[in-house]
Amino acid sequence: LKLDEIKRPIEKELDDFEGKFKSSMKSSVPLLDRITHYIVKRKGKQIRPMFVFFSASLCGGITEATYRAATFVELIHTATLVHDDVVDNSYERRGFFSVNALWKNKVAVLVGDYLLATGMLLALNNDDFNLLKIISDTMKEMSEGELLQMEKARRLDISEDIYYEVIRQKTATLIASCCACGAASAGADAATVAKMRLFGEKTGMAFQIKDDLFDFGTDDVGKPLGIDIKEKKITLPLIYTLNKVSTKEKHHIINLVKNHNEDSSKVAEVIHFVRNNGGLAYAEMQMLRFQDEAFEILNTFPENEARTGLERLVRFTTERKK
Ligand code: 2DE
Ligand code: MG
Ligand code: MG
Ligand code: MG
Ligand code: MG
Repeated sequence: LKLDEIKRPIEKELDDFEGKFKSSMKSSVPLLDRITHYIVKRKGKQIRPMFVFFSASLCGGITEATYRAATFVELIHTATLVHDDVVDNSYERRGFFSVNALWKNKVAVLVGDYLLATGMLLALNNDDFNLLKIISDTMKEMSEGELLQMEKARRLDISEDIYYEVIRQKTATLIASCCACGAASAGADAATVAKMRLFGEKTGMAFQIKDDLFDFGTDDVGKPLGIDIKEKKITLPLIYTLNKVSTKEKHHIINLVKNHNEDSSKVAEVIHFVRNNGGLAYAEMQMLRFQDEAFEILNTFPENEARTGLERLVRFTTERKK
């Protein structure tokens, strides 16, 4: 399942969107302009704008407001990634140096702030308060999710339920908003917008579980391995494993996570332990459960090109190699 093929029905729209996205970031400050150029050149997969456009298309049709929603969403997504790499001390993004790696944390923080404010103005200048509300709620939840993750991770005994709450807030909410504001931009009624939001949330849960699986080296993803473990970020494969092994083994692994001192062989030992105890298989199973729930919601819509597009996008999310 190739992303280019999935994109085909909305190719023209995505092209127009890209132009709008680029010009939305223009600044007269040379440093800022250099950095936004750097970001655009190493652009991601544009999964979120795709959710916006397909959702609009499914719920009445793409409008001018859909482009605004897609641009706002991508600005916020970019801002959160720039900030996320600061928070996570991560020096790679999409196979290249992260903004904080090249320009330092203080610059990255300010670039993120700039992108965020740019998005808010885009909605405000068009009196699109509905969009502004959807995205503001999301930004608030994402910040809460990140802080919840930090607080819980410190104790290293996080439960599966707390893990789901963290990923719902830090990741699923944004994809949920993409689907909600896509539907809203097409003039959908409140019940349909809510249904699309839930569809996006289920998909987002699957998306983050997949992302967390990458940290255990399931594929070559252009991101360093074991960074979550190094950051003492406990994700589903490890949570499941810690809960099923003996107390002695559990303490040994927790000790490795706590005191690895950047020693790669210790991090590798944790990764192997999780693999050998079915941690990856379990996380994959849960990911597919969320995928099924997403499909179930999608199937309440009549079959058409947009629904197929979303279906394939969900499948891409769980089958992607990076
Ligand atoms: C990705 O998690 C989650 C990103 C959410 C970041 C949210 C922040 C607060 P990962 P990867 C920083 C909100 C910020 C705003 C509103 C500007 O697992 O593996 O760290 O891709 O993602 O680094
Ligand atoms: Mg990160
Ligand atoms: Mg993070
Ligand atoms: Mg990611
Ligand atoms: Mg990750």
